[in-house]
Amino acid sequence: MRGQDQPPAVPGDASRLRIAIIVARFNAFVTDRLRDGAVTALREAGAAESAIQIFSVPGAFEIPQAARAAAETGRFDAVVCLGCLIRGETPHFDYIASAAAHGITAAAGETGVPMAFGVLTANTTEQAVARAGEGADNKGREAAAAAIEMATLYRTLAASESRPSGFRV
Ligand code: INI
Repeated sequence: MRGQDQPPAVPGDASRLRIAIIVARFNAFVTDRLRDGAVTALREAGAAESAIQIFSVPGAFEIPQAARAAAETGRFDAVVCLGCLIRGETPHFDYIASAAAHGITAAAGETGVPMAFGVLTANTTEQAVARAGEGADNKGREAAAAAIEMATLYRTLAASESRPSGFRV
């Protein structure tokens, strides 16, 4: 029985999925919480402990590189990308945010492994912390749920490719 302050159950079944989590250390006071939210969501959806692998990278800029490398091993059904950018006074934020978003999109497209975007882009520390709490608003949790859904969709599509043409479920 869930208490009223518990987040909603993560939809989907992760019991047969292998998931890589790439987490940036920059702004670790936020990204550690995103990681915890993602791991909790995966466990709730039935992922085996041994099927969740966590890889740490320096900052959001490095996330796409690690996500691509993880996908290219062929050992993962999806990659959860977690980072936190907090806007400063220079355009640095915009360059890194853009590189992370475009890099992850390209890595997912080019490897064929779904990747969830759990990289916060916040104007203030307060905004970032508010999206990394223990409840349903945790963006790591949200990214993990998206990864489960996409990995399951890819499996369904791969299975349907081998069915006779015209067969529909
Ligand atoms: N990396 C982040 O993940 N978040 C930030 O807010 C950030 N800022 O503000 O600079 C940041 N910079 C580091 C960057 O991601 C790279 O690690 C660094 O440039 C080395 O390549």
